[in-house]
Amino acid sequence: MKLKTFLARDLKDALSQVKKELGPEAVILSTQSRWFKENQAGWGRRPGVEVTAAVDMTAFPSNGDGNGDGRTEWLPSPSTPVSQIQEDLEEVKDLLHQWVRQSGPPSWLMQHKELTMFYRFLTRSGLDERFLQRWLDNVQGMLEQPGEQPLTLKEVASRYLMQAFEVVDPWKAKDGQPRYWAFIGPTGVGKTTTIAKLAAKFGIIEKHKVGLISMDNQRLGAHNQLAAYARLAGQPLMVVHQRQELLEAMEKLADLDLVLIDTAGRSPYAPALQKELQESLGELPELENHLVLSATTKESNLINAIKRFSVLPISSYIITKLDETNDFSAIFNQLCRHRVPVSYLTAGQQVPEDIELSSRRRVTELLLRRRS
Ligand SMILES: Nc1nc2c(ncn2[C@@H]2O[C@H](COP(=O)(O)OP(=O)(O)OP(=O)(O)O)[C@@H](O)[C@H]2O)c(=O)[nH]1
Ligand SMILES: [Mg+2]
Repeated sequence: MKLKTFLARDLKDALSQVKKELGPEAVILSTQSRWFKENQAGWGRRPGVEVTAAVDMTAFPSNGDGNGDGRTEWLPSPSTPVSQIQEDLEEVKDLLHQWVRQSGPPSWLMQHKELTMFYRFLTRSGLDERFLQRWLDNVQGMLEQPGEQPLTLKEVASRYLMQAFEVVDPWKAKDGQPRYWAFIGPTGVGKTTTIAKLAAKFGIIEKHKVGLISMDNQRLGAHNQLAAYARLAGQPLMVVHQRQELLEAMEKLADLDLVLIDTAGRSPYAPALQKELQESLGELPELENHLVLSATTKESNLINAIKRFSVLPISSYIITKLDETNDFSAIFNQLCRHRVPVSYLTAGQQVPEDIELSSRRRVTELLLRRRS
């Protein structure tokens, strides 16, 4: 048997090297993602792949001319036990899956069955490739240099996940001062409903002084939705149309503990969005902008929404509609990429029940819930 390891920029490149050097009968034994130095000075790293392949010269009996071209004549020897053939087939199937996914678990990980299964789940769940590589590096580091307290495999697997994003309690983040929270985001993501939930939580349940401002001039009757909640809760509501009126309303409500500001939902693709956001809410340091995002949004739209709305400084992300999907990977990727903390999570239409403060444990659970 001839065995060789190939390093290449991507799998396609590696496979063509394998074919060229070992021929079409070569079998891929393992594929692993690798990081290579970009240049000789060692600056920068780029992703690549390491492929180990083998070719068994004896599997193809010679046709007598010494070139061994009897490719169609291979059969397991009659003495090979069926269980061995099944085992071999399972191995080939596993290798094929790895090949299709382009990067299988590295060999050091495969020594830990539970971690390998966890890695396989992560690779299937739509997480960013670079994140997966960092997870691998982190797990390898923990296994090679265990701390003073031995960790369980579950802790090793989830520790990096739990540290990869930020969470915040915006109430505590600004203790003792009036809080002005503006809720911005695409249309229909649940901004007004989230405000109603928070107004009930802080005003009715926790007995803080809460006021509401509606800046939603986009939809006909948009104020009525908030006015109905304000009436029920006995909280003041001010309707404003432009920036100057907003400043005056904020001034009038300055003795309250919390002022919740509802804004019009806008398409992240609207050309004038960023200019409008700047003109209405820009340069107001006392304002905390909370970007409301629905967990049901496709990742490419999520990326664009975050990019466009982030023309304003964003204090936190609020993730809604968690009850409408079990795929949290798109949101998780963005939380890790931007490191903007997540504050509240909502999972239903009930006011005020269906809202909770985020925590590292809860966000990680949301990512892993498809596993069970
Ligand atoms: N399933 C589910 N529905 C929700 C959740 N949050 C809000 N909704 C529903 O989503 C719909 C839109 O909610 P709104 O609060 O009006 O959304 P909005 O962002 O204010 O919408 P615009 O002001 O039009 O941009 C309503 O039917 C809400 O009941 C949630 O967490 N889960
Ligand atoms: Mg609304």
